[in-house]
Amino acid sequence: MARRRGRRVLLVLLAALPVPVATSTPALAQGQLRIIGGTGASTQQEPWMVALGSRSVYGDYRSGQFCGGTLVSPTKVVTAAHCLYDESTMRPANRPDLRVIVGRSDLSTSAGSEVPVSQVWIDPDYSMRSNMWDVAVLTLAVPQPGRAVLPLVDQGATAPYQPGTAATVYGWGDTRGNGQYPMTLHSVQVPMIADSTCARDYPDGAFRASSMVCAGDQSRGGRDACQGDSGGPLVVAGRLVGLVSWGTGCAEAGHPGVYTRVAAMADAVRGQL
Ligand code: 4AZ
Repeated sequence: MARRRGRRVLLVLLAALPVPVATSTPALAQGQLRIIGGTGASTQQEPWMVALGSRSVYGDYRSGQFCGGTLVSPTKVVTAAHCLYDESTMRPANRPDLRVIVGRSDLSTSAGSEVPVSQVWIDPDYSMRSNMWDVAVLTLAVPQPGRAVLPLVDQGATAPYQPGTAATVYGWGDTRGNGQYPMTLHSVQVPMIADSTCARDYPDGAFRASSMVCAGDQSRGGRDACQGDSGGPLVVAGRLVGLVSWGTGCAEAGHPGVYTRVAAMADAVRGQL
């Protein structure tokens, strides 16, 4: 269907509409399970997994969730820059009631808390047009000292990105690629994919290994992040190595998920902590 880069952010917005919206994603035809292909997860076991919500923009349904994020210090959350942009204006979105939802696996409940955001940092090199440098840091107005955090990967690390390395992605996004948004957190294990393979899957320079990395079942599909998972963590060996960023459809063979390569900007992010 439509241009992959144009479609992504729109679908992030659709992810939070109260009524499931048919998005005619090609991924549908293959009958995948779910995140896509995954199982239930919990903020009890993953206390650093947070949701971004805005009830004024997205409604009370599912706590206003529209993206994921990761608690990396008691006051800081790492997410994708595109989660904070408005596709229609191509500028940072104005959501005065932006909240970081902590300790709430089931978005239909009031478990945990909804923490206001006092500051937003967006990587100055982020480009909505190219999807490059898709990272942002939110500062929490109320510190979360008791909650476990997830450490960032080291700047320039290469070991976690070796093709075939098992990574896990978490989120409240579409579980089927057809607009079914779960109330509860899901996760799925996805292997890291070689940059050369991903560059073939996303030709014409759409994939840029300098700030992106791919993961998924490249040949069979069936396991992936999807709309609404954006900004959420890709984890290897207990470290934040990627952020859900973009892709063509969800869980399609030959179109793996594309993630922000955190090791490429870890020092810049640490400078914000
Ligand atoms: C999205 O729109 C989105 N299959 C997230 C992940 C992927 C595609 C789109 C990757 O939030």
